[in-house]
Amino acid sequence: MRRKLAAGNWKMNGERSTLGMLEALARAHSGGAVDIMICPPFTLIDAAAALSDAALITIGGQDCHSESAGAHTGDISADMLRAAGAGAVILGHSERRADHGETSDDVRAKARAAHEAGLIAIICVGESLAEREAQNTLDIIGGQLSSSVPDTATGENTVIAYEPCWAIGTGLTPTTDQIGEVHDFIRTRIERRFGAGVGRSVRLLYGGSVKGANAAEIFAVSNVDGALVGGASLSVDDFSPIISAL
Ligand code: G2H
Repeated sequence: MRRKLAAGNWKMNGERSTLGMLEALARAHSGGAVDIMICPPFTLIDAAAALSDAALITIGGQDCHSESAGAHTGDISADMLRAAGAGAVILGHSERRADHGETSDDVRAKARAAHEAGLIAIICVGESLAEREAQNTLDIIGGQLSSSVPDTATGENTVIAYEPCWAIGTGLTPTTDQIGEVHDFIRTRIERRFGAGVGRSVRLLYGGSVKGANAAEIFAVSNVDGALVGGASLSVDDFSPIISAL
């Protein structure tokens, strides 16, 4: 049985005062019925980890380097994230792929490093609007999955997030049929590559303009095990209803 997961991706937002919401979230969802994760900017990770009860809220990074140390100005290693108190890291988000030219090979190397450091890798895949309109969605997702997910993946250390690029921060969301088609496809691909045990235990998140108003219908789709939430994860008022919808 896969545990539901609500993961907040703060992107380049949030300050120390925003961390106050961790305690409020923990109070509101203290039953531990679902897993909650918050991925703040690097500068807030140690403070977030100190504030949050790790059993209730996992703290994650938004990227890491594929090597554990060295001459890589501006980068952070998976080991450093772990040492700062993180338990997870988002990898291959489309904003990193677009803004920093990250390839699926880069993402696979980073995910392997995350696994070696003991972090959960949340590996993002998704098609552009042009790719969807050309009816290439499943080819694109299949290619990203084979190249971005390392052989070290297990149900415990890997989460796949499907985020159609055209739905990110735009207010647009795919239909539930479109989400279901891609999530079923991802599940089949992962089962075929890793076997039924791992394939059935890897959690699949949907991401892209998830909010309280659309969460329940998205979570009712087959093979949707939760959400990767951007803008709506920055306040308790917006994030809590999404968690409650799981
Ligand atoms: C997609 C998502 C979080 P938002 O990037 O990863 O952001 O919910 O703001 O569309």
